Amino acid sequence: MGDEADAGGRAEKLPIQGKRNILITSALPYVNNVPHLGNIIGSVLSADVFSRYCRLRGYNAIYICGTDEYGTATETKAMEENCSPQQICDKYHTIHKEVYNWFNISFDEFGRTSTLQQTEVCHAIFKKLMENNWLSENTMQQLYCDTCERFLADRLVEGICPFPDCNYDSARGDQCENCAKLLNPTELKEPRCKVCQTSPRVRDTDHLFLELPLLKDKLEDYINNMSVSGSWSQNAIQATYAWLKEGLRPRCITRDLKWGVPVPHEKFKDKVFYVWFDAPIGYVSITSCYTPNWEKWWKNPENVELYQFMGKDNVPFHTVMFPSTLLGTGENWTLMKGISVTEYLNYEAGKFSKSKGVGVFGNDVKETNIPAEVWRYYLLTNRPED
Ligand code: B3M
Ligand code: ZN
Repeated sequence: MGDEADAGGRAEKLPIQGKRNILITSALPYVNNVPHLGNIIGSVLSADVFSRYCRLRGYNAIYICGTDEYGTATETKAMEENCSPQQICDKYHTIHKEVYNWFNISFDEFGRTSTLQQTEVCHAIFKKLMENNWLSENTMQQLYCDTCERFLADRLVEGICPFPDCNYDSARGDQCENCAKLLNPTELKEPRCKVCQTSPRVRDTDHLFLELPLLKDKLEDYINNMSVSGSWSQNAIQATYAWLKEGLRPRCITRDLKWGVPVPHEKFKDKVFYVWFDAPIGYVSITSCYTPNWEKWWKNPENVELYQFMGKDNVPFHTVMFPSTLLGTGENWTLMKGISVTEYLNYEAGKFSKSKGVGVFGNDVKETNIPAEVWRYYLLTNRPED
């Protein structure tokens, strides 16, 4: 783990000319819950095995991860536990760190997104996007709950999935868990507030949008080339092209919340960035906590290969949204080359679910007295792949 290692005086690894330099990330777990076995195999453990393999092969590899701390999920959890979002993050960040430590996950840095570094990197990227005119302003109709007296974040609205071939009855406002398509909450049929079950009403609010349609050519070039040279898996390719086929729409990158990266823009100064805008930037800011020379990893596509591990529902954010954000800066970023995607791990007959409390969680595993090696082996041989 980063900070202990630094205290021990270990020098940070930087890309070396003439070597294979491999930057490895696993999806940043949301901080608001204890990780379960599905999360562990879904990203951190798979990336750990790949990192160990790379190091054994003599490649120059670093493995970066950390907790994803901003957004509604944290605000809601703080409400439930009667404390501040910061307290929730501190508490659960420690829990995550302990669980992964127990599993012997060999991170070079395990950080978090609620840092000053995160704000700095987000602001720098945002300013470039502004300068390059890839952002637009628009008034959005957003669901407002009169009972809770607030705009409902996407994840706090549930309803029927609007895609006729799906029709799942508990689709979340940001994404349908059943068909994995991304949604806008106002598209849900029969929406309801997740906190109080009231049906919310539509209200106007101004936001900033990333103009994906204008970035289309750059993005498609990237996807067409990298999916071949990086040998993307079928499930990654499918999820990506499904998104492109539906047509790229401008995506809203701001939210009416308090717990997030503040938007450095006079008109939007009371808003924060959407958590899916800032979360992937977390990979960069956590690397900047690992080394002040982070740009040698992240702005060095000629010498660095980026490999990213994640669960299936995270794919479009990594193949479409994050590359668009980076391409939009006009800077020379290291874009994802390899992607490893896991399906959902099933628990007995059904799905693991943090929110429903179904499954085996990181802290239960410790108490079984079965060694970590056995759990690692079991999970890896049962890794849910397509
Ligand atoms: N926190 C979703 C998840 O934990 C999200 C991943 C962010 S990756 C930058 O599945
Ligand atoms: Zn409500």
